[in-house]
Amino acid sequence: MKSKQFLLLMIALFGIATTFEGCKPKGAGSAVSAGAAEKTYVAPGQYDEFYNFVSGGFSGQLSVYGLPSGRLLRVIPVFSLDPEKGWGFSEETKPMLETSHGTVPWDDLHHVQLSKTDGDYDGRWVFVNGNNTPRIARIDLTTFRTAEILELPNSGGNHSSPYITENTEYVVAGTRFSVPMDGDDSDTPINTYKKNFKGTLSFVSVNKDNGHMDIAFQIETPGVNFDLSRAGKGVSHGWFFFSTYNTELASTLLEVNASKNDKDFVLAVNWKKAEEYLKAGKGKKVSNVKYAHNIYDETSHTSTSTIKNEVIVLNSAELEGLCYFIPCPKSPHGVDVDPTGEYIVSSGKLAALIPVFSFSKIQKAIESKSFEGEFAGIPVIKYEAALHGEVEKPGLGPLHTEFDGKGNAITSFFVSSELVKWNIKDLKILDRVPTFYSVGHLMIPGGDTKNPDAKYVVAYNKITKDRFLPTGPELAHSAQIYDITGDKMQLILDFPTIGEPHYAQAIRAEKVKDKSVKIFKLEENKHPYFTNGESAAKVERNGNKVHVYVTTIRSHFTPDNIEGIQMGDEVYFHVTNIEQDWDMPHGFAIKGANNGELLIMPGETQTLKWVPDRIGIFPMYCTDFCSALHQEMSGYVRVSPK
Ligand code: CUK
Ligand code: CUA
Repeated sequence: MKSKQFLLLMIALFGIATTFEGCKPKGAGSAVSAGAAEKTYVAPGQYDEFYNFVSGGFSGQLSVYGLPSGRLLRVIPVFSLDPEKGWGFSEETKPMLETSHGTVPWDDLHHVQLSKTDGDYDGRWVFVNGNNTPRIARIDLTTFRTAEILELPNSGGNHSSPYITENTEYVVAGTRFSVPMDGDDSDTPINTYKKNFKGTLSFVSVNKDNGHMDIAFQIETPGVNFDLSRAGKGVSHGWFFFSTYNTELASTLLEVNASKNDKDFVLAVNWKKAEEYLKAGKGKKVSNVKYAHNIYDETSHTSTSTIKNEVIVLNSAELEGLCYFIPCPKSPHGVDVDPTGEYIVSSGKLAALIPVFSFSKIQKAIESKSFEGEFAGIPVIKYEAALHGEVEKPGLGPLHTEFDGKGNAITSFFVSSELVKWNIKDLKILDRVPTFYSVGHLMIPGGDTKNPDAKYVVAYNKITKDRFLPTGPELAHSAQIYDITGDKMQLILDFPTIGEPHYAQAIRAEKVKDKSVKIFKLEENKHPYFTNGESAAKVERNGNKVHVYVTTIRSHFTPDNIEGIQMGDEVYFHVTNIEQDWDMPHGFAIKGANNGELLIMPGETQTLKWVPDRIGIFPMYCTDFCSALHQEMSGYVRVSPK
């Protein structure tokens, strides 16, 4: 006990020491390889090799970078308001930010998953999690826009999410914080945690044609905290693995309570078995839940938010063969599955080793019932029976692992600030490089697929210190690209990121770029307030609601002088951009209005709602510099007394 606390203390101290050292890095410059410029230079007019989708943490956004240049290509608002794109300001996008308890225009976006077919990225969608509220979102890679957001019931935070199976059968989410199940309005005391607080694992099905998500089932578990997860693949397809902490089932996560146990667990879930149980009617229909399901439709250019009330729950303790715990050293964070699906790598943040489990040994252990007992009704497999081996003394604070497809793994170490490459079979360490500083997630393009594209590894660091020009008390988080084509990892570029990046993924540009929508065709526009050409523009009154049908084209609005609006009116400007030319959006804003702005893509209709609060003349104008006559693209709205 004493020695464990000593270890914790050492790790804490070491962590601080690293941070201090961050102020004057030794060898930071010399860590850069000689040919770095050549390897990352993408000449003007040339394209990057990869799209890199990087989570934006508490900014609620997803950013898209080109690799290897590190050029920022786009920021995609997901769980956020974004004036740049009118996201959350237009009437069409407002429903996307709805939840079962009102608008939540914010979230904490940690993980990114590209959709997969046969275990490889197919370039159709990106799924991301909202850690806070809890939600899962789907982004359409033909438009680079958020297409769907699904809230999760029975969940106290959605961290181990949105990991997906090898054919995108399911997007899976585990609860970060255990809580009483929804609909329990019994005013539960916190000190009844052990009895009343539960975790859930949500298996969300994905429609193969349109990507639409639906909660297929949830598995109720004991009140451990799920941290991260990965689907099995290849030999382990049909299984899902979750790292857990707080197996002490403590309601306060102080070290003495929640980091007391020498080992926490990895939970192995047989989801094919879950499907059988579901078919056999073993699920319990729960109808006292409430969750929002929001879908954006790119033909009507509108979104809808629907509240749902039902979910089917399977019980992990009652259904045999569904779940197994595997002991795992101290507070495991990541749990990653190698390209063959045979090896499952976890990592205790507070352990100085990396355990590697073997899927075939886990199966044998289950067959021969090599259990050391059970935990809350779930069998616990003997550690040694599931273990392939341990990587010894790899570094301090192991977090996440990605794979190069050549039999090697690279693991990030937060405390000792480094990436460590090791061989999966013999568990020998092959190479280590420093990161500047305190790396969180790391990413190899395709690093979680069956066929990694191991040219680069990117480190997403938590602390930046001296890497960039000072910008006040806070610096952009730093990402660092390393060339991993040789035996030694070589640092070739630093680039700043948006918000706090956690996980990221990268896909070959060819798999995405040619599918990109360049314009929305006017003849396909199904928006209820679509204006088909300037001659159809008009002002229509319906009680105190005024609908203004506006068109935009370089470089004017029709109509551009709008009268007849009175105090007390609710005005809807339905702006159709009748351009049919790529990269020709127009903006729309009204002087001094508190309703944000629109950005309307070619062929699209978007609506700005305005309730005037005073009489007078209000200039309106285009906010996006669209032509030599952009400054002239303006007009007036007159608001008269009632
Ligand atoms: S977590 Cu951030 S460094 Cu939320 Cu995936 Cu590990
Ligand atoms: Cu349209 Cu500026």
